[in-house]
Amino acid sequence: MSVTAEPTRAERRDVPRTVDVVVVGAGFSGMYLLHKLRAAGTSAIVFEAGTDVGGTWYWNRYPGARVDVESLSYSYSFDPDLEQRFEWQERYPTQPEILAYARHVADRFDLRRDIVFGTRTTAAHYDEAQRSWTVRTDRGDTVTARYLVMATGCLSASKLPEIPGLDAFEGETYHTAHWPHEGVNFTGKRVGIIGTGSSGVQSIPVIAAQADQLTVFQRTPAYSLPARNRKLTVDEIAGMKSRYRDYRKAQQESGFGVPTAIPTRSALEASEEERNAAFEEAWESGSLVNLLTTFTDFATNQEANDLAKHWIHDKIRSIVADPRTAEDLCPDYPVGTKRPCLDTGYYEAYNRENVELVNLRREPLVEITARGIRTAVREYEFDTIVYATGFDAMTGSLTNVDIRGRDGVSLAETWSAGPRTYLGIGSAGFPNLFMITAPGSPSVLSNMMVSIEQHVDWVCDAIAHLQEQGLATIEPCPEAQDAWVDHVNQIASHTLYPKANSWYMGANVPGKPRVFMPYAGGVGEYRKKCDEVARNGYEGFVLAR
Ligand code: NA7
Repeated sequence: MSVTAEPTRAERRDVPRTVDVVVVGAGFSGMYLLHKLRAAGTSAIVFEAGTDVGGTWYWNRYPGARVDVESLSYSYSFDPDLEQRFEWQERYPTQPEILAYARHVADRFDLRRDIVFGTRTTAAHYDEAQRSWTVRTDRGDTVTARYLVMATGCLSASKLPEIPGLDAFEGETYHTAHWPHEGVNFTGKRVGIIGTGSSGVQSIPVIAAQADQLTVFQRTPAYSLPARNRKLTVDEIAGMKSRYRDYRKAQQESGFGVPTAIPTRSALEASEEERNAAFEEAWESGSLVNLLTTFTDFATNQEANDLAKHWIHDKIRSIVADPRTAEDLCPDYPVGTKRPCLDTGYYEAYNRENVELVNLRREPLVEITARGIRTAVREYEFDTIVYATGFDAMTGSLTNVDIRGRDGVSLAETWSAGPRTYLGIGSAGFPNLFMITAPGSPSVLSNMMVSIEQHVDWVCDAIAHLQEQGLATIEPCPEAQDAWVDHVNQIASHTLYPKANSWYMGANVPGKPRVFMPYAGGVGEYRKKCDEVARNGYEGFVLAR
């Protein structure tokens, strides 16, 4: 089976031969880029594989899909009128609600007329003599542009489990990131699901409520917090709308792009009672950031983190009735070092008669068969298999396109030992290539909307600067890039992040180099650095005529 479901062919607009900027991807990054570039009088075209805007929220339509940042926070800040007009319904909006927001923005700014839908970018080659990029698509388009911006998202190159027999299964198969637009009816079905990251954790309770039987195949348990989702009240919405400007500023200066109380105490200094109260409060709040910021040393000190880990284990044991299942659901890596999940009834789902957990650490996956899934212990028979097996995160969506910089050097080859960027925005050897929320920037460790807007603003300012100054190219200096990569690694080395086999580390893709990819120094600090670089005449970049 193929990982990518072919979108229904969309109506396509004409594709120009030359533009100032080619943008790849019409998710929240590509949409805002288009809006900003247009406002600056820069011509741009966006290529999008899907048939509409939304990116991640266009593709990930699995049951129960929601964002894990609150709606009033996970939204654009660049247009105060948009903030005031759009009415969010839920604390943690569902995928349809977020997609409706993306569509609303596309309508509001008439974005679709410059987006070529149903069109996947296959290659982008830099022409040194012309100082331009030649971009090719799977629909036979060839466009040249001065600048190329990859707005392809961090979680868009989906992956399947690396086991034999994927095509052998005779029932239905689905990947959570390529869910059919018409939905899936699991009534009366025996369903197997592989994967217990966010997509698995969110979809399992919903599928369990519908299916005859659900068997969950878990390689690594997740830490999951109850989302305590609910409808937003009129007062809450009005309250936020009245203080949005201050709130946005606080987001930009925060660590995760979500303002929160700054911890002042070590978990090791607090009494057991105080600690338990703090963890309980975070658990009850339904906010991941509250959990991650309970104590100063949560992310850096194993002993401090262990206290949270054991507390959560006790919570899991208190919810899950079967002791063996409960033990299997208790993670052993430090809390927060893999992306934690927000759920609605996840642990409770294992108390249902029709749900069974298979611990792949005890009985590894062997193959997919005609009738189901075979582990080292037995064969399980299903009508439907759901792959909630995640993504080739952060780099996959970049290296899947044949990007070639100066002298025909490929980005995928250049990054074969791990991604190397300056600020997570550019990479040496690739003039006039910008990447939105790439490795080396806070990206997935933050509220993506905050990081997206910051990158788009920075990139559009850089392009405007080049145009105003009559400059032709911008490209990271190798020395500045090396220093930035060292800095990113150094920050990560002071944290517990490298201790888990996470997709932050590339550990979920066999053969992918193990490098901690995001910048863990926080959104606020990172922004200061980017601003300083721009203020100092794009220090660390070579700008040429
Ligand atoms: P994730 O978080 O990468 O989860 C994928 C899950 O699939 C995870 O439990 C993986 O186990 C499991 N997996 C992947 N490959 C295999 C194989 N070969 N065998 C068994 N199990 C496998 O992706 P999601 O879509 O859930 O969430 C992505 C992000 O979206 C999430 O973090 C939020 O930011 C939103 P592993 O942990 O690798 O052992």
